[in-house]
Order: sequence, then structure tokens, then C-alpha cells
Amino acid sequence: MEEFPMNFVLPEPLNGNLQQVAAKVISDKRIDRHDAEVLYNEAPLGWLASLADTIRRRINGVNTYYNHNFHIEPTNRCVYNCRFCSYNERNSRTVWDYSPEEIGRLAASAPERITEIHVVGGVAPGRGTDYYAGLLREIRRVRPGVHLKAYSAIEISYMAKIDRISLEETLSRLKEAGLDSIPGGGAEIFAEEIREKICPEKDDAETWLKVHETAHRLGIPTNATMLYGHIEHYSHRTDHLQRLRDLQDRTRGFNAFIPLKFKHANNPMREAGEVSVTEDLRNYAVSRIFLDNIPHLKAYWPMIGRDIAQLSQHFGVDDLDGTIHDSTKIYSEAGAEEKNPSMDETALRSLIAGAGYIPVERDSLYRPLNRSEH
Ligand code: V47
Ligand code: SF4
Repeated sequence: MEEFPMNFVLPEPLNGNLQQVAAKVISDKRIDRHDAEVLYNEAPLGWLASLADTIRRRINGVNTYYNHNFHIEPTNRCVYNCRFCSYNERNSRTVWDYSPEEIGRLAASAPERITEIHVVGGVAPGRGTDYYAGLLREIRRVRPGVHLKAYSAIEISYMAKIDRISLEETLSRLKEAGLDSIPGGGAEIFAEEIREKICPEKDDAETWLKVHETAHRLGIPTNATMLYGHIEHYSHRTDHLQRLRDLQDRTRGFNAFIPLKFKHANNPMREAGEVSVTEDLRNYAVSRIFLDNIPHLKAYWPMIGRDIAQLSQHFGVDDLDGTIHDSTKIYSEAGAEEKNPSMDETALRSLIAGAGYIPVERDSLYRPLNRSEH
């Protein structure tokens, strides 16, 4: 028999709670909120990684997806004042509000290879659907073939209020102007008691969910996010995941879930601090296991940095977003690792391959693109 070094301590055997949750996961049964909280509170990290990796391999094999995208943030003027926001005009060092022509010029300047433009900004006062549809038309005019993933549920619900029209009508007009899909922002944490502390003026969870449900009904796919690692507890995270899973059971319209780690620089919530890397990884893993009906789990690398993004692939992540080519300020203002995030394709592919996964360039609907240069 092999001898262990004197100071080697064998891991504790798994407790009964963890064994029960693992049995469900392995036999392809759904876990519930209580199970997810057991994983958050009690699971050894390495063990949790292999459980999440089992699920990611069932759904996505060993592919890790990325795309070529470009972010445009039209303005940081905002009628709201979320306490975690480092980017709006009150907390940022700069204020900007691009004209539609400037936005057209920005889109035209994006690299030839991009397949997607992501457009999200602050909610500037008084702007209705015509304004936002006009921006989409302008971008479409200069970049006709590109997928437009634009406007958070919060921007969309504001336009509907300004115009006094239904969400359905608002989304139909945006779709008509070229909207292809909706990003996941504005979800924050659904639980009312946390939402009223971190973003009291913002639309509530019901409104966010309604916008996404309506989009799904109109055939517009969307993403979902969760802002974590501030003042919420695990029970608030599992409530959030549950509400997303319930909606997805009804509509099947979510493409990807993107956990967003709270970054604390330059915003009124800085005292909340930031959670550890192991907490980020734990959160990816539990999300992957719980959200069995959302196909993709995205680690947004400009936010968490390249190293954690690479590691996250062992915790259920199968999408690292894109090359970004960025003009984005939303995270750099909040203290993200990268000030002007941009990663070339070779670097992104080797980051993926370096963790033992296969890099696959995708379009915005997760169809592999077989461009010959790879
Ligand atoms: O809703 C704001 C978050 C979101 C901070 O769908 C912060 O592909 C951390 O939704 N620390 C907007 N997060 C960005 C977003 C997004 C990003 C990338 C990809 C996709 C996608 C969507 O940014 C906001 C809020 O949750 N945020 N401030 C902060 N201090
Ligand atoms: Fe405005 Fe968005 Fe910042 Fe909230 S997070 S203040 S809605 S820009």
C-alpha cells in the first residue's frame, strides 16, 4: 500500500446532504432551491467542479464558445441611480451622450470580422421607442449583416412608459427596426428586499421577467444575468435562479445565463467589498447545475479577468463572450481588471484550449462558424 506523507489529510467523506444532491444530479433529476443552498454552503470546491463539469459536458460537450463582438454604450446619462453603478453620470468621471450619427460612425469603425454588436447604456430621460429604433436603423445601415443584441429590459420598459404603449408593441417596433436579441442586463437580484436597497428606483423583478417573456413570445431570444457578491444571501441567489428557470420552462427563450460579479470601485456600495475567486467559481458551478434548461453559461471575461475566465470552464462555463473590441466603460469604472478590454482571437482560443476545452467560434445563436482561418 502506498504511504501518504505524514502531513497529508484525507478529505472528509461527503456528508449525507451532499450525497443526496449528487445522486439527483448524476441521475439527471432537477435540484431544488434547498439542494442549491446545500451546494453553496457545504460542497467542497473541487468536487463541485466535477459535478458542474459533468453537466456542462452533457449539454455542450467540451466546446467553449466565443464570438467576435463590439460593444456600444450610447450614453451614461440615466434617470435611475442604482447604488452599485460606477458608470452613470453621477458616479463616473465623464459624461457622454453620442448622437445617432456618432453611434453610426462607431459601428462603422468596428472590425470587419465582428458578427454581433451589443448596445446597452444608461436610460436617458424622455427617450421613447422612435429614438431607440432610430439608433438600430442607423447601425443596420452601416453594418447590414451584423446581429444586433440591444437594450436591457430596463431601457425597453422605460421606452414603453414614455410612449404609453405595451411592451409587445415596443418590442415589435424594435424588432422591425432590426433588433435580433436582447442582452441580460437589469436583472440584478430579483428579491424585493435586496432590490429596494441596491436599486430602489429601478423596475421590479416582475417587469424584467415580463419584458423577457414578451420578447420570447415574439421570437426574440434573450440572455439573463444575476448581479451577485454584494449584500445578498444564498437564498436570494437561489430565488433568482428559480424565477429564471420557471420562465425558461414556459418559453425556452433564454440562450445564456451570465453571473455578474459585483465590482466595488467608484460607487456608493463600495463598503460591501468584493467576493473571492472561489466564490465566483462556486457560483458558476451551482448556476450550471440548477439552470438545467438554459443551454449556455457565460463568463464575461472583461469583468472577472482572463485567469478566472480560463478556470471557470472547469466550473460549468461554456462561453467566454467575445473579442469585445471595446469602447465599454461599465466595468472599467467599477474597477474591473481590464481598462479597455479587447482580446484577439488567437489569445482567446489559446486561453480556452489551455484549460483543455475546444474553442468554437459561434454566431449569436450559438451556431458554430467554421471560418477557414482557425
Ligand atoms: O445590469 C453595473 C451590471 C449590467 C456593476 O447579455 C455591474 O451578453 C458589477 O447585462 N459591478 C449590464 N456589475 C451589463 C450586462 C451584460 C454584460 C455582458 C454581456 C451581457 C449579455 C450582458 O452590468 C447591469 C448590472 O447588473 N453592473 N454595475 C458593478 N459595479
Ligand atoms: Fe442607470 Fe443602468 Fe447604472 Fe442603473 S445600472 S444607474 S439603470 S446605467
